[in-house]
Amino acid sequence: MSGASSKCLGKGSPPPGPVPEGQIRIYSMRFCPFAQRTLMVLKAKGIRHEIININLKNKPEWFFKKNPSGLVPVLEDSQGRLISDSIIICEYLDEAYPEKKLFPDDPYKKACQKMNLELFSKILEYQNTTFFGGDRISMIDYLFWPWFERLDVYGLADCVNHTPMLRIWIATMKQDPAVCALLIDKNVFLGFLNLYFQNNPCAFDFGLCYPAIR
Ligand SMILES: N[C@@H](CCC(=O)N[C@@H](CS)C(=O)NCC(=O)O)C(=O)O
Repeated sequence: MSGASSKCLGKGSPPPGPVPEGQIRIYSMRFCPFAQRTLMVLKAKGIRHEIININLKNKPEWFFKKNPSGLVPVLEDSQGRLISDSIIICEYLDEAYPEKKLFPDDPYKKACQKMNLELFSKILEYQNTTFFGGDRISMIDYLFWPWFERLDVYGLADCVNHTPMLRIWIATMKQDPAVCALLIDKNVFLGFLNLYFQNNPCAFDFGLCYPAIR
């Protein structure tokens, strides 16, 4: 039932049981950039977790109890506590599991990362650093990454041709273990988008090794 490659749950599916003691659960969708943020942060920090994928075109009734807005990602812990919104989840994880901090400890530097996240623009060129937060990978890089990964899928990879620092950042990010672990195959992504825009509820399971749903 759980795992990054688990089939998504839809309307009529039984609600999942409680989260096992000491474990964390993420309600996700395999192609969601917001969910990918939280999964990269979990991976980068080495936090054990399970994943339940949700069919966003045919949501299970019980999912609205996890998040009334019906959006993924949602984090649930073994005490049944729920957190939604990717940035809030990532910040929570960074504070609750401080062993490998991704946000800077300095509150001002942390505020700068959050401001830069708002700007989402030519920061690298301006700063002259490899990563958005400095010379090592940090939270802001993971929070930006899912959209850059999708440029190629949308045929927009050329748009970084004239920003050499951004091209170096993309190449460097592709070597990070947490990013690598969650890279989505371009053809699988295109297959998902094709079904998604046809309103096909099987879209979310595209590319999994399960028999097709009829
Ligand atoms: N601000 C939210 C956005 C999450 C979001 O838009 N998730 C999309 C999937 S990529 C979703 O759940 N869509 C379902 C819907 O719109 O009903 C976050 O950062 O977590």
